[in-house]
Amino acid sequence: MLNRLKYILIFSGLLFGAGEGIKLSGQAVPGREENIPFLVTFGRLGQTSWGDDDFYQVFFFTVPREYTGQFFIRIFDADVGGEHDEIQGEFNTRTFFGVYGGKGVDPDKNSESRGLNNVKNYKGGTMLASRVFGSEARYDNKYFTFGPFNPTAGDFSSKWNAYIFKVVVEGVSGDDGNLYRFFMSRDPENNIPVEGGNAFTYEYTFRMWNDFKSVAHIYPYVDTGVVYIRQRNFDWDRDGHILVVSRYKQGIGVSISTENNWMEDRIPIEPAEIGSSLDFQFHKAQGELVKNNNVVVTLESQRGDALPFFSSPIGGVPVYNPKITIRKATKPK
Ligand SMILES: [Ca+2]
Ligand SMILES: [Ca+2]
Ligand SMILES: [Ca+2]
Repeated sequence: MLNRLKYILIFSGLLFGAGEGIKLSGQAVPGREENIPFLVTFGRLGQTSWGDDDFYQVFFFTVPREYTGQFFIRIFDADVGGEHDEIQGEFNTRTFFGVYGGKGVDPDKNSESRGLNNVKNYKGGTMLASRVFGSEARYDNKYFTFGPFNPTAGDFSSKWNAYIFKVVVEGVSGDDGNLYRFFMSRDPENNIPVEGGNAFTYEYTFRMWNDFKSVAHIYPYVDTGVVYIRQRNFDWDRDGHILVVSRYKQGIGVSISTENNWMEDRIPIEPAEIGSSLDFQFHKAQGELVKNNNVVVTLESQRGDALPFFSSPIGGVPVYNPKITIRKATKPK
């Protein structure tokens, strides 16, 4: 028995230590390393000053080609009411969740699929499943499960050697904030990751923990040809500071938004940062707690191409290497 336990521990250690090859945590959204409690989407009559600029969210899930089983997309707390959600007056918000596959989903081939800049054609692809949730006790503080889906129903990407699926969330009515999470699972009742799967988005709307000590992270992937990136953040409510860390950046402070506005900077990218992830760190203000802070972040390259944020950072969490000096972010001209 003891030997068997030891074997299991060693085997788990191998799996979790395997680095880039195996990402067992990649399908929890927000991801394990991100330290973000919830995604947020408000009803379309919401006030943007509550922290959602456009009342929709688009997330992509990748299923590696090698995985041939079925899978499910689970939504935690899909309803708007009861626990977790952000009430405005009374709960009267309805939220659409839709899962898409097939041609038109891959955001490299169909840029409108990214859901940026309030372009409304982000539903490209074939809708495989959908449901609208109101205030429903049976989905409050619980999972709702879409699926099963076959991986080949996704849009195949040779770049990632994976099938891509998309989840669209829209606040179709009301003014309250829907807080929720996703999990891509092999099982309809439990969260069992698809090995090698991941998830990403181009515009991340999320909730910070109500905790001074908590630091949230998001991990954009820097692709070939990026010289600088333009970061934009919305409705940060003067909640502390936002730093960019990488193997080559100890911590560049970026301009932070206050209430119901966007702020932006240019952040230079070193050639050696190409093909790796950056670590955007969201540090809360000390002193008076900024409560229930929802924030939006987007990034694009100097060419105007959007940079994806992966739930499980590609290449792992970047660790600063002190041999490289710091540069300050500069304002766009
Ligand atoms: Ca909810
Ligand atoms: Ca309401
Ligand atoms: Ca906010």
